[in-house]
Amino acid sequence: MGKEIAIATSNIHKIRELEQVLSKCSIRLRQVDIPKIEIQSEDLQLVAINAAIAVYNILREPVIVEDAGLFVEALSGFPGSYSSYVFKTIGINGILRLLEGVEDRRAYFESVIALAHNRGVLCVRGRVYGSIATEPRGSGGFGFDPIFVPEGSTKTFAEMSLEEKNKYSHRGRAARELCRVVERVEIY
Ligand code: ITT
Repeated sequence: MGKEIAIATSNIHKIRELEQVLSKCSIRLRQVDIPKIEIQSEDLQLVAINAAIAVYNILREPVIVEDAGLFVEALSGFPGSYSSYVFKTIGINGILRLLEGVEDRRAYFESVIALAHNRGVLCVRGRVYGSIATEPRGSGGFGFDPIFVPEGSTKTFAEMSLEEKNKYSHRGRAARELCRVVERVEIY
């Protein structure tokens, strides 16, 4: 049986990564093509919850929105909730240039999954600490994966398989938490 939940995203990589974890707790995802309304906020949770409610109000069935970002310590958390825009504009090389000669390479990724459902909204998050490599490595994944090395590994996310990335990643962690929560909550 299991549960089918809609997901509003334009990012197919996110769906694949989430599916690998969520299939283990019998959640199937169905991509819906509804443009997300993204409010401007530094808080990923606010962005995700607002977007999930807006999509739910159109769809009227349980729907997931995931919002993620890369937070670089030496840049006071930039690009954070603006990661999507920064990736499209200055990109990986822009981040590397900003960190040229900077010794403190610490950074973390955060993922917030908001599930708007028939009885309310629930929200889970996952975080992974790591560091920014000095040059891009690997061809897997998406976004800033070629320059992020999670704690406990020497590989960048882009050098890992999807399964390996999920073991470490913000999204994998948030998805595992979602599995735990959804088992206890009635969403229809
Ligand atoms: P949707 O909003 O349509 O879901 P998006 O790709 O724009 O897709 P976000 O708004 O969550 O998603 O943007 C987050 C950006 O942060 C994304 O474009 C990537 O550049 C980066 N990012 C998020 N998660 C990442 C990951 O696991 N690996 C690498 N980069 C990631």
